[in-house]
Amino acid sequence: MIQDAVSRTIHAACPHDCPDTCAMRVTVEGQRIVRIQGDPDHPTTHGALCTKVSRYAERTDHAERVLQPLKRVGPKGAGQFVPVSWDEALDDISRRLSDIAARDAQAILPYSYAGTMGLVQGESMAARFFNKLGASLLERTICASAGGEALQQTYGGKVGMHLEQFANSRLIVIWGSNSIASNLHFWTFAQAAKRAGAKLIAIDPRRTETAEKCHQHLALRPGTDGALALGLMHQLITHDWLDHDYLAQHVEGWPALRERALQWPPERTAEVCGLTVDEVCGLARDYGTTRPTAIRLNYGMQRVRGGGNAVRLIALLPCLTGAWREAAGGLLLSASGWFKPARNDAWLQQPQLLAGRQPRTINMSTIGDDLLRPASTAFGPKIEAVVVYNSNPVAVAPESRKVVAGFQREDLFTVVLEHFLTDTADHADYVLPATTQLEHWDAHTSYGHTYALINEPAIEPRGESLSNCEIFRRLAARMGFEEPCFRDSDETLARQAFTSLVDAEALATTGWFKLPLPDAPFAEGGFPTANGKARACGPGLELPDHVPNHESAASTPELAQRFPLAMISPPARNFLNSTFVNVKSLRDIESEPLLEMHADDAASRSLQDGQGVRVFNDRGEYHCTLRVSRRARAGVVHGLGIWWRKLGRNGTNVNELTHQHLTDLGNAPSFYDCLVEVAAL
Ligand SMILES: Nc1nc2c(c(=O)[nH]1)N[C@H]1C(S)=C(S)[C@@H](COP(=O)(O)OP(=O)(O)OC[C@H]3O[C@@H](n4cnc5c(=O)[nH]c(N)nc54)[C@H](O)[C@@H]3O)O[C@H]1N2
Ligand SMILES: Nc1nc2c(c(=O)[nH]1)N[C@H]1C(S)=C(S)[C@@H](COP(=O)(O)OP(=O)(O)OC[C@H]3O[C@@H](n4cnc5c(=O)[nH]c(N)nc54)[C@H](O)[C@@H]3O)O[C@H]1N2
Ligand code: SF4
Ligand SMILES: [Mo]
Repeated sequence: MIQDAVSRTIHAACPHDCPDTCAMRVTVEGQRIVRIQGDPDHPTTHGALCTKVSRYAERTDHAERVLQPLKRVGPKGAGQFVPVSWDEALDDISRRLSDIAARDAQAILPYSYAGTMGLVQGESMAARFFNKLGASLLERTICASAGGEALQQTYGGKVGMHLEQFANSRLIVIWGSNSIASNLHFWTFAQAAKRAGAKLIAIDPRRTETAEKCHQHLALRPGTDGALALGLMHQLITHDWLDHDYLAQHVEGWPALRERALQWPPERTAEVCGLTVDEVCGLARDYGTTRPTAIRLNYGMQRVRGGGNAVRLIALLPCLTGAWREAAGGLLLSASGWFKPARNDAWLQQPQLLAGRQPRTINMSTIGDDLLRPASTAFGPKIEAVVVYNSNPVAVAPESRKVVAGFQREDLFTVVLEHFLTDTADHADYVLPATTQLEHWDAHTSYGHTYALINEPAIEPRGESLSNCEIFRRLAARMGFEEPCFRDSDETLARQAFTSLVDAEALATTGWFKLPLPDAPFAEGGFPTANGKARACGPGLELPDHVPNHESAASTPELAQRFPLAMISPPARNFLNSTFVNVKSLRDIESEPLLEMHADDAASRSLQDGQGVRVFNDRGEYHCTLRVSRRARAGVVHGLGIWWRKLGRNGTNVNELTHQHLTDLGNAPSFYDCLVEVAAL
């Protein structure tokens, strides 16, 4: 029981899917949240939270929060529920799941992502539960697996520069990242570098708020980053801006990559990327002649068919110039691999509970197709039950029409653990009220920095809400799972989430602990590959190449004639994926669902700024408001994400238009590889 002391401040961590993973301090009086602030002592948080999370109390104490278990009474998807007791809900759910499991547990699918990034309320008790059950496994690809696989192939893991080191760089290439919106604390370091004289260059089809504040912005066509990287290599080679010694000692497959890059002179590169020759050559000169140079890559640019190959090529750039030799040089896409030896994953998830069974794997990015698939030898049993936690697939998964049709199946049993009645929760048979970060224990790693963090609960669970772990613990008990691991408490899980690499005492006293890592991790090679080298190609690894989009004038000319505009759908600054869309003060800033379009594209369609438009292709139609904008380049439109469907103009969002074709590596969705046409409503 949390003491009703006068005023207390506890250590917390921001749980959201954001590379910054801020250290927070939460001040409460009794059960009242008085203040949520960034930890001023934490070296990357700097005492500052973003607008979204500064208003976390507004989310936790939101009038529409689900605080009791709810049972469906209306038709599927109508969002009509009545409150029921926990006993009634859990008895019925465990009975339904047991019945299905008695036939084939693989017909049950857990569906989760990063609503919370916590090791505890993410995949700990939940994983134990589904492992014991023998449910289908979920391939968690919806965000980062193309780039993740590319880093794995190139560096041997998701590893990169220290965030803090960007402050000392002389050139920072912000590549496919709207840092001010999605990686604010990196931007603070980039600003420090800028003040010290560094040059900042943004590579992004959209003139984002970040691109505007850089010295230079290269607005390439979506999905052409691999070509740009090859074009840069061509210039690095022909001008001999190479670190020959680094290449010889620490890079595998350089001679073959060199041959391929020489096929990408600036004219060809510029043509494919939709840039000028001067832009390509200027970027190469800056990159080749400045020390130290750093690349901040983000996941936006890998949401296209060739996203994996593009990340492989970009990740090799600092190996060509030897940028890795300095602490303020190199690249950061993800730091999450540094935590591998620090996480007690096997203990948290207990894969041995599978007891030799090897359930099939379902890719979360093709949930639309998979929910509609009949049983077959190749697929296995039809999906009969879905248990959703930490995710909102009806809003965020591609090709919504199919996702919705799947979740509307009368014969599908759906349980959703949630804070709110999201588009997905509306389709549930049971909605179970989950706690927020202020009400539960957790332990956090980060994908943007190298600090482990602890999250202590600040208040008692609101209403009848329970933590994800407690819900799975109670279900496990009802289903007769007797292993002692099903009785580990949330606090035990949080305190034992890390190995001895993380100093538990530091975690308890300051709330965070920086992993002991060298400042310049690859100054002398030592990549976490088998031979310690960065890999361009070699046994079992083909050379990377530019892979054109699934949908483009070059690859699908007939389609491009009917749907000539390339649509990307990057995050809106005041939402986090589909989280916070229901927080009114944040929604008011984003105003309404928008499509940004270049003035020439608007003029050729006789469209005016501010008018209602329909954005469409063969998959569906999305209605929103047109914004004629300098942010858009000709031929590319931006459908800012990710609105709740039910708050949209015609009950849809951008994912009505996206498809389920996967990326070249990592089986990820290609959200930003999508052709559309736009017309007046
Ligand atoms: N405020 C806010 N912060 C967020 C999120 C959010 O929704 N809102 N989402 C979080 C999540 S889930 C993630 S994964 C991370 C990272 O999330 P990302 O999706 O990487 O987010 P951004 O930094 O906005 O980077 C996307 C940028 O890539 C650009 N882009 C799109 N296509 C291309 C392309 O083909 N090439 C290049 N070079 N650029 C392209 C977009 O215009 C956009 O500016 O951010 C997290 N932070
Ligand atoms: N068109 C388009 N689609 C995209 C993207 C895009 O850029 N464009 N981005 C993609 C990316 S990068 C990602 S990561 C995915 C994001 O997809 P998701 O991971 O599904 O992210 P959210 O939409 O934020 O939904 C998370 C849900 O988890 C809930 N939640 C939070 N904490 C808890 C908790 O402790 N317990 C429980 N039970 N629930 C909790 C929140 O209330 C929220 O509804 O979307 C992808 N979809
Ligand atoms: S969403 Fe990102 S920037 Fe905002 S508080 Fe959380 S970790 Fe920090
Ligand atoms: Mo993501």
